[in-house]
Formats: sequence, C-alpha cells, structure tokens
Amino acid sequence: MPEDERGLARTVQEIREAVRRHTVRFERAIPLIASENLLSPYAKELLISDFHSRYAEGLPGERYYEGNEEVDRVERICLDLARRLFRCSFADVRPVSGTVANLAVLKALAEPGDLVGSTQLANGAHISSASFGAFGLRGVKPIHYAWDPERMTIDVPKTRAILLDARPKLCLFGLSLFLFPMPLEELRPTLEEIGARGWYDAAHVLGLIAGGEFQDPLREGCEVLSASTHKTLPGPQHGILLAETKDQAVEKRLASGAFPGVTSNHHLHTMAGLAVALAEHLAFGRAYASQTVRNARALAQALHERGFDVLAEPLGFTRSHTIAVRVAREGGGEAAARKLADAGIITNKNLLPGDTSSKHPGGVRLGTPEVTRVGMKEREMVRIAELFDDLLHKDRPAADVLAAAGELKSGFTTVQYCFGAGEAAYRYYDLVGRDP
Ligand code: DSN
Repeated sequence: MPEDERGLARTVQEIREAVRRHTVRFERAIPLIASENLLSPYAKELLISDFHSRYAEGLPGERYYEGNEEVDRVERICLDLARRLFRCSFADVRPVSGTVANLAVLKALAEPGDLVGSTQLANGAHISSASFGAFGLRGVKPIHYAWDPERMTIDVPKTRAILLDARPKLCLFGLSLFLFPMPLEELRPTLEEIGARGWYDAAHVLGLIAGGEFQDPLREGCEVLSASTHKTLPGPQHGILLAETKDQAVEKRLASGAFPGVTSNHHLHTMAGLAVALAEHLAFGRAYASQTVRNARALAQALHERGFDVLAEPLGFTRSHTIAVRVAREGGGEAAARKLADAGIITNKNLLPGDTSSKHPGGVRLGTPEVTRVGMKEREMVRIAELFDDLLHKDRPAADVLAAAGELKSGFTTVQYCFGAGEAAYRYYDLVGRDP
C-alpha cells in the first residue's frame, strides 16, 4: 500500500476511534442538553439504508428522478402521520433542519425589508431570529417583544403596544430556552387587529405539543409551525413545516419555500426515520411527554432544595422539558458547564435575561428529553441533583462524580417509549462505533 494510502487508512481509523470514544463517553454520561435526544432502533436503522444514497426532488408522485416508488410510499406515510399527530391540514417534511424550516417560512411569508415580531436572544430566542441568522439572510428586521423576566415569558400589555406601533406582518413565537407556553391567545386579538400571521417555532417543544403536555399553537392563533424533529420529538435530525390554514395559497407558498426555496434534495433516510418517530410518538408520545415534564420539575425542585438558583421558582420552575439555573455563585455558566462535563454531566452554558455577554452567560440550561428517553424518573432526578450539589457546592472531586454518574447511568442504556423498547439487541449506545 503506498504511504499516502496507509496514512489515509490511519486517518479513517482515527475517525472511527473518535466516534467510538464519544459513544462510550455518552453511554456513561448524564446528558442534559435540552435540544438533544436518542433515536429509536427502528428509526436509527433507516439512517444507514439505501434511502441515504438517493435523490427525490419534488413531492410524492411528482419527482424529477426515477426509482422513487418506495420513497414516495414512505413520504406519503410520513406526511399522513404528521398531519394526524398535529391535527393539521398541511405538512411538509422536506426541510432538512429546523433553521432550514424557518428559512422556508421566511421565504414563503415575508419579503426583504419586512418587520417580523420575535423575542430577543437573551430572553431565550433561537439564533434564527437574529440579524446574523435566518432573519438577516432573508433581510427581515426583528421587532422585539417586551419580556417579563420573572414569569419568563412575553409581557402581553407592553408587547401589544409595540405591535400596534410597528405593525409587523409576521410574528414568530418560540424559544430555545422554553420554560413556559407563549401567551398566544392573549396576543391573538392584537395580531388580528394588525393583520399579522402567527408563526410558531416549536423545535424544542414539538414532542410535548404532540403529547398533549404543552400549548397547541395551531389552535391558539398560529397558522404556521416550523420545527426541528430531534428534541422532545425523538426523531432524526431533520425539519418539518405544519400549517392549519384555510388559505391554500399559504400551503403552496410554504411548499415552494421548502422546495425549491431552501432545499434541492431532501434527506430521504432521515425523512424515513422521522416517519418511524412520528408513528412511535402516536403510540408512546403521551406517556413520554408527561414523564419528561415531570422529570424537569423534579430536577428543578431537587436543585432548588440544594441551594441552586433555579429560575421561576414561584411558577413551579417550568412547564416544559427545560429548566434554567443561574450559576453566578458556582462560577458562571461557562465554568459550571465545563466542570459538570468533566464529571460526566453534559449541559450547556446559556444566556439568561439581563445577561450582556454571550461568551460569559450567567446560566446553564438543563433538559430532560434524553434521560427520560432511557427510562429515568423522578428518583433519578433527585440523584442527579445530588451530583450537582456534590460537585459544585461540596467540592467532591470530578473523578468521583464521574464514577457516580457512570454508575447511575449503567442502569439506563436502552431506549424506551418506542417499539422493541428494552430488548437487549436495542441497547442504544451499542449500535454505533463499538468495534472499529
Ligand atoms: N441549538 C439548538 C438548541 O440547543 O436549542 C437549537 O437549534
């Protein structure tokens, strides 16, 4: 073998080794990233299917490539399941991510120069609505809602005044630090008064909405919903558009926003995996969503009892999968998140209301989608809070906490709330990167 080829073969082994180390690390870790989740085995196997190798531009039955009969069948099933799960008239599963879905909505429903209502980043918005994100790409300008930091949601009277004054044609609701439902019904008359469309970015709470554990935006004044599909809805990394509208022109514009607007081919393997995830959520989503929220509240309560400054205590901390903890006393968001990661507890530093530096935010964001997915319940949330306390308040060495986290996780390595749950062959962390 020529030297260059040998070097490249070593590079391939290095890549496989890195993925294996990562997989083993996560198998032993307590992953608390609010935007992450695990695929079911049946969804995951489709990611390495032949669908990965194919093109299918267009819609089922109207493709630009031959050979798509089974792709069409799966995409039709996927669309039917999406409309059924979210009780809506329109679905499009071609956006390849949440941000791409957001761009499709902006392409469909806004023009460059338009004003679009949104939340400020420090109050929990996604970067899509920043001028350096999707809003900037489409050339629209954000009009920021007023925020109530105590209640961690939009201040309705002040926002009404802002909207009446600026009169945006589109209003985006939805957050990446999403603790409480948005006051959609309270703002609905204002949106109607100024003729603005309601648009909801449900990425974080998609599985909670489908599971009946959060607000139902398509029934509360939003005509269009965009989302990624891998957070509280435990599907593959993908995007989705949904709408409940009597205006067929809106459906057409959304479809054309998705293709050819912001995708050429969509990702057929993840679309197939999404179809499985939607079916499994119809079967198990209510139980999963309910336990996810109960776990978040239990974790918040247990941290609060151990002296952590968990936001929104008077409101019960959260009604979603997410909690926010101000960690000034624990060294700030960056130091706390790093220390936790070294001890096997994976979180992210996060901006909190009042923060001014995105490099040095005052909080950490914690989420329960993944720990719930592997079967943890309230008792384990208390145990996790004890590990936080040991590490960040009692100076227990990181190596000890890492071992304790691994011990706790060792009983929770199969995916639940899906078909085939708990079968030995479906140990989630065994499926990739085990044996390079
Ligand atoms: N980056 C995701 C999150 O962590 O919230 C949103 O896209």
